[in-house]
Amino acid sequence: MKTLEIMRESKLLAISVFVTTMILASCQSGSSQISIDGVNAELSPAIMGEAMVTINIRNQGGSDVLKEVKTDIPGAKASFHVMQGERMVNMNTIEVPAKSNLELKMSGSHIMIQDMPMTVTVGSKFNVTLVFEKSGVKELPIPLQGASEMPMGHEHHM
Ligand SMILES: [Cu+2]
Repeated sequence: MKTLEIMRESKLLAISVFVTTMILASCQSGSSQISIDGVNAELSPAIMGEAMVTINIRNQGGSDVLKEVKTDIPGAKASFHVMQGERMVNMNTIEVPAKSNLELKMSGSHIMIQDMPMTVTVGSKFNVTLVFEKSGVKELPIPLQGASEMPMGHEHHM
């Protein structure tokens, strides 16, 4: 008797948890929650065929996960990087907290494009595709900028 009642209660609880989760999930999904601006791509001053993409992710809704990044540059691969001290290491995903403003930039997590062909230079335009777990796919057209390096060796007066 007792076990049956407990089972029934836990079943009810499970159903109500399930329903609540469904309601929450439907509230939190929808592409309108996430908007992206401040898109910029800079050619690496140090490594050939490398560019860093920086963006701002504005999330008005519930938490999400950036789970994949792709680029349409032939032969190139895009990945998530994070700074660990002086080094950049690969990351599989990036957490996007609820109601947050997440900046992907040089000093923190960012998007790295590697193995770009020589034909891709400053002024080239390409697409980066972001895949969010809940908010779906976002396509970003990006013009490639030159590296913001210090001007040097151009002003020799002998
Ligand atoms: Cu990097």
